[in-house]
Amino acid sequence: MPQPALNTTASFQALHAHYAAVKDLSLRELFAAPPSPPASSRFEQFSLKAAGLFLDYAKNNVTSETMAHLFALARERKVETQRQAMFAGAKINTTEHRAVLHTALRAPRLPALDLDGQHISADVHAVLQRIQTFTTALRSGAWLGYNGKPITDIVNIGIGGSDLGPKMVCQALRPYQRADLHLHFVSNVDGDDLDAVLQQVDPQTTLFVIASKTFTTAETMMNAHSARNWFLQNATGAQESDLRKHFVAVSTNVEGVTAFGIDAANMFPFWDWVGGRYSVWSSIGLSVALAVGFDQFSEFLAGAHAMDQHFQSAPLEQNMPVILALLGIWYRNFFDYRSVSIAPYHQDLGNFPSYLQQLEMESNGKRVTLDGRAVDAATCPVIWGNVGTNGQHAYFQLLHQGTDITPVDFIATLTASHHLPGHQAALLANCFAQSEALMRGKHADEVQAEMQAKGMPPEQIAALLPHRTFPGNRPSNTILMEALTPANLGALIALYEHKVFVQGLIWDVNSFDQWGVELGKVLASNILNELTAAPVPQGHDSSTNGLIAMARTALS
Ligand code: G6Q
Repeated sequence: MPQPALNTTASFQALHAHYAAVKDLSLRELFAAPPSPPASSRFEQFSLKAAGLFLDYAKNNVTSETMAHLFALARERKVETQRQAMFAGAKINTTEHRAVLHTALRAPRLPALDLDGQHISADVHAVLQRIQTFTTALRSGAWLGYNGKPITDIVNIGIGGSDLGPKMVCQALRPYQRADLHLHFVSNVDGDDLDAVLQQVDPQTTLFVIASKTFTTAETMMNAHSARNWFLQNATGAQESDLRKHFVAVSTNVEGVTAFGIDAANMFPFWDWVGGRYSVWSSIGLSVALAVGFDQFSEFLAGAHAMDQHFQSAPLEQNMPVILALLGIWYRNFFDYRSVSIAPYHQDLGNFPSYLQQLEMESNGKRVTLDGRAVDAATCPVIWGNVGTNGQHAYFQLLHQGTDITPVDFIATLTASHHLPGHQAALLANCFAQSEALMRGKHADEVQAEMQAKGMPPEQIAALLPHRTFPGNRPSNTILMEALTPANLGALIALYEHKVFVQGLIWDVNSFDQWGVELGKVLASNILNELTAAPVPQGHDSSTNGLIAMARTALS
């Protein structure tokens, strides 16, 4: 059943009317207003816990009425039934006619989850068993390189969803890694990426994990072939048959893997119902399991599963992913805020903003509805960010005083994994101070009083006042967890996955295809031929023809 156009729905129209009534209420005013009983504060009213995470959403431009309207919108867009449909394996990725079952990858053995006659859960757990056997063998030193040495370096070659997830998770779980097993990630077709890694590793003690769902992605294939050639040229005395000790594959394409020369026994499969950006829970997570061990990988899956259970069963009003999604809808579709900044106050979450960039923008960067009509409202905002406190010394200027308002998600852990005294308190102080400053701002009368107290002359005060005034009223969420454990990290990622899903339902887009990314995969191959083949191509516009001509000269 196609959804009606978003703008025509009763709840969206009610939200428009409500927006007109509340848009000028500032966050300061909202904090000054009495909370709705039984809550004793705005903080208590607009915060909740789930799966090891705590979300404070009090610093948002919402009243309880706003939230009620947003929950009505979610109900009108059938979030509850669609949520069940996803978990049950309905083919909700309609343009590719596929189920969306990344949740099954992190679920315990389910008695019956069949898809086209396949027992999904049994398949998932059989592959997990193989991952466990392999990671245990490698980490214990039972799996040896071709000349009997244990593996010291693992190079994950993949791109997009076959890179961003494992890379982000390995970095986030850095304290769980062993000092004698080094992880490297190569994604870019730019040879500098692979070259930099090959210069650091020894072919006798290196394992390459070729991670590609399709096993046809040009960048990954080129890097994989170059790594293979490098191994055969540099591993003293190694034969082709020794490749099996140093190359394993993660893929859905057994023919492609074997054609490359990797033994099917060294291939860890997954399935077409796992989208690339949702695949870190599948055997694409092999590098994670190798880095932190299978037990911690299982904890990571369990944390995500705990968030799945919360998402699946909590009423919308107490549902963390739903709340996060609806706040995003409120800002994108009513306030017209066009980007969201992600600010993890944790150095090991340094890759989390770029991970979310793919998750959100590849999923919901869409302009047509499921049945092919133009979406009648704005969809995914731009997602960007970096770790705090570094961002504070750079682009936070724009967050505080720029002309655009950018909602921020602050993410922090209460405790640290290091033992350096003072650092964690300083980090958290910065995090909380930033969200407070964005919310409160510093108004002209406050700035003036401050400068007067310092004895500044009136003309200097007048000149500086507009520059030193902060409008405030800039919203943020704060997500806290006790520590960056594998389970909490799993829950955090699943939180955002479900947020993206709910927003996709509201906008009525397919969050699980990526035709724009597919386009990129074919475009370059045409020009690649033209860069080397005679005669000089003339079929493009003059700009593209000119650039190709310059490159042909340089490459010849
Ligand atoms: C993810 C995308 C994309 C994909 C890469 C790699 O959702 O589809 O980022 O993961 O293009 O694809 P392969 O894993 O097939 O190499």
